[in-house]
Amino acid sequence: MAGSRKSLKQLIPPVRQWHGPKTDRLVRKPGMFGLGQVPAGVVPDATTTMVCGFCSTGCGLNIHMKDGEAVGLTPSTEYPVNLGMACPKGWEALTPLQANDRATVPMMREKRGGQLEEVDWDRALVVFCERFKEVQEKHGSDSVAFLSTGQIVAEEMAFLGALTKFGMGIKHGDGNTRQCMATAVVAYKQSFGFDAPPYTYQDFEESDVIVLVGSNLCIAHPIMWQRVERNLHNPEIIVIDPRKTETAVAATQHYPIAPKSDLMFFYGLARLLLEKGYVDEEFVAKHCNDFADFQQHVAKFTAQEVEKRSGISIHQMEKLADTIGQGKRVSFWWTMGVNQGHEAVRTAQAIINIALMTGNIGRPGTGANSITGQCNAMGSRLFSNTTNLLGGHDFANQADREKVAEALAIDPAVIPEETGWAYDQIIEGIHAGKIKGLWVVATNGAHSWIHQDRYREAMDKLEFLVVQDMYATTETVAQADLLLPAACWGEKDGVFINSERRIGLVKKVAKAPGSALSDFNIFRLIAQYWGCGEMFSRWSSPEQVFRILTKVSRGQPCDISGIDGYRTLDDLGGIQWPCRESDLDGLNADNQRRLFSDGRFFHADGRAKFLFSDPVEVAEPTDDEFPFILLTGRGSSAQWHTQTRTKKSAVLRKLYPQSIYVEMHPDDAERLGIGPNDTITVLSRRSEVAATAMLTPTVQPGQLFMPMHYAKANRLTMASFDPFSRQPSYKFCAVNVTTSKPAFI
Ligand SMILES: Nc1nc2c(c(=O)[nH]1)N[C@H]1C(S)=C(S)[C@@H](COP(=O)(O)OP(=O)(O)OC[C@H]3O[C@@H](n4cnc5c(=O)[nH]c(N)nc54)[C@H](O)[C@@H]3O)O[C@H]1N2
Ligand SMILES: Nc1nc2c(c(=O)[nH]1)N[C@H]1C(S)=C(S)[C@@H](COP(=O)(O)OP(=O)(O)OC[C@H]3O[C@@H](n4cnc5c(=O)[nH]c(N)nc54)[C@H](O)[C@@H]3O)O[C@H]1N2
Ligand code: SF4
Ligand SMILES: [Mo]
Repeated sequence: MAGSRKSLKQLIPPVRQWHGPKTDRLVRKPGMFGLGQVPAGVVPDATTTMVCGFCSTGCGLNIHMKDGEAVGLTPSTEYPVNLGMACPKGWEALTPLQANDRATVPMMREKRGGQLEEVDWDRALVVFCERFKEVQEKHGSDSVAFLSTGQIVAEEMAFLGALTKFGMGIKHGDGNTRQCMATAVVAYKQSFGFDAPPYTYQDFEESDVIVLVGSNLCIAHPIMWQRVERNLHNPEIIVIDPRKTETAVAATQHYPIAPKSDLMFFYGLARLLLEKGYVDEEFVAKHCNDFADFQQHVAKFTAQEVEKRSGISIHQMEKLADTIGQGKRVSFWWTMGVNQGHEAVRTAQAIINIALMTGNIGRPGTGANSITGQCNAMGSRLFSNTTNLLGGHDFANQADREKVAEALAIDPAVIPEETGWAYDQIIEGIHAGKIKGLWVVATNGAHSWIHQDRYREAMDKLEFLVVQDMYATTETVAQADLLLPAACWGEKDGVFINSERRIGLVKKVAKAPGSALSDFNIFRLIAQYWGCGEMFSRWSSPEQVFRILTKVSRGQPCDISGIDGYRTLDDLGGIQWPCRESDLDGLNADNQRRLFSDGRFFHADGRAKFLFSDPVEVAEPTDDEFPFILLTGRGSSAQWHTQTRTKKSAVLRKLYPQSIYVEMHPDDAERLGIGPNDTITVLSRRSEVAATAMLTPTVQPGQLFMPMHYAKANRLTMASFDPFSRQPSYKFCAVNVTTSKPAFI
């Protein structure tokens, strides 16, 4: 009988994603066990939805509540991003909130090297204002700067950017997005006329060829990888990465390119595509500029020369050109293997150029697609008021300043007429004695910034360093004069914008510990104490600010003026920008949209630009003294950046090595007499670091890989930058290894 037969769905065992510990054995002790699943004996009385606070994938999570507090979570099956899936970090997202090193009260240090001591909020805020004003009076208003983040909600980013730049007279402020996305921002702006990643995640499922450049999706964006796995078109999956990463292993073609040879490689590839007649002449003629010059430029990159530089044979390059040229829907994706390089912007544009010349843009399954990193990297690009004026506007443009001033009901004269310094300029500004006060919000530069010793020396030179963090124990807090304790993801409301431009909602589902306050409320209080509270009288709640931001965005490519509030975002499962009122009605059933389907780009003439330059040498090539190339990046899907959060979960800690290690090819190890798990010393011109040798053929001979999650990795890295984006080149410096102990620790 039909009624008694099990449906097909019931017969097939569900695809099991990573699971936390078994529910029935879970005894909940704060900070001890995963909270992914609701603990035994606890019956939730409500469920709400919100997006994850780690990576830019922006998965939807169901948060199960009891008496108004989160008691567990499960990935949301309805959210268009993750369709019921989550990675280990997502499952464990609630655990770091309960760590016992949370910053619970403001703390101050009387003098450098002294202990941090508790103070009340009133004292902390008075000191904050007095000390920064003192610095500004003594050294000029530009002598105070801030460094912020891609990991707080957009409303808070906007508040920090507006408070500092419009209220406190601070000109220089940047964020950790510089470490991460600056290259993609500049590349898109120059090529398309606006910082606009064009894709929707559905494109992972629609492509017949997927090209991943310097992107380890399986580790860094596991749920995007799940979307690739759902692709029913039997796609060619191409990975271009010096290492045979987890993603390369799962791919159908891997090109183990020599580090930082990508620019030359893509020019060579473009030349081959031209030669083989794979150009979409009509698309190029209708929608692009400067193609003839580009053609001329790439003609000089002969296959022989490219083979010599990149290590990829002519035969392999031909195969790649044919796969791309014959593909119907080819998508190109890149991440930090491209963005963090000495000629990163031109490399990103070399990828964009190939998408343009083959007409792979604006259609399902195509695109020149930069994948973002942090949960709100896209929010910081548009709304942090650092590299551009709120809403993707231009500080230098008077009409833009007036427009933003009107939306904010402030005097246009308070808006600076130029963009402030980039991250590296702020650090060097401290060394040069120009910056004397620094406010660091939700970033841990003393671990994550390139050439770490120089960063830490800079912090020591400051007259006043304020760090605003959820933990009291970070490397950056260790040098702070004042620590402001912040509530974190799950303890406050706001929005994140994910990689595919989807604005997703974050909600307060837990109480912040002690007297920690949301970054939003800290900014409100500072505005009051500083004396510019009036300017922000309308910035009364995150949702109010969200509405202001939608107004600011009107008329921009990132126009979200059609979104009337949080409720709409929640009801629709997030909304991708742009979203004018007219777009809302047209939202298709699966809520997926991509840009450029009409072939119109954001330059005044509606055309995209081919941009290119000659490749240049890296800042620190290898030599006899330092013969190895050091690559750095993500080590496992259970580790997040500087580990302030992920090391607080016992479940996650089981999934990665606890101490610093370096991956090395077994041939190199044999030559140097290094055995598996030996402690070796990695030396660069900057420092020496002891690490466990992990012998694996996934790295090429002559190359080493060290995950960024261990604080010492950046003692080795060399401070060099892309000239256009000023993004650090974290993925190349010259090092050596020895079996003796480090000379200094
Ligand atoms: N688990 C986890 N996930 C994360 C993060 C995390 O910390 N942990 N961080 C998030 C953030 S903020 C970011 S930005 C993303 C980063 O995501 P990814 O960029 O995917 O991660 P990385 O490991 O930094 O770098 C990717 C790859 O670039 C390769 N690479 C190095 N040099 C070159 C080169 O010259 N050419 C090419 N083609 N490839 C090269 C490396 O071998 C590496 O495999 O991940 C996000 N997701
Ligand atoms: N060698 C090397 N270095 C790298 C990279 C690499 O590939 N190689 N990658 C770079 C990249 S792409 C990135 S994005 C950076 C990341 O570098 P960071 O931004 O320094 O890393 P996180 O550990 O994410 O730091 C976030 C900080 O904010 C705190 N925090 C979290 N939530 C909140 C909140 O809501 N409010 C407040 N006030 N604080 C909060 C955390 O405790 C933590 O101290 O690292 C870069 N560094
Ligand atoms: S893939 Fe990213 S957004 Fe999704 S659960 Fe994992 S960390 Fe969170
Ligand atoms: Mo990043």
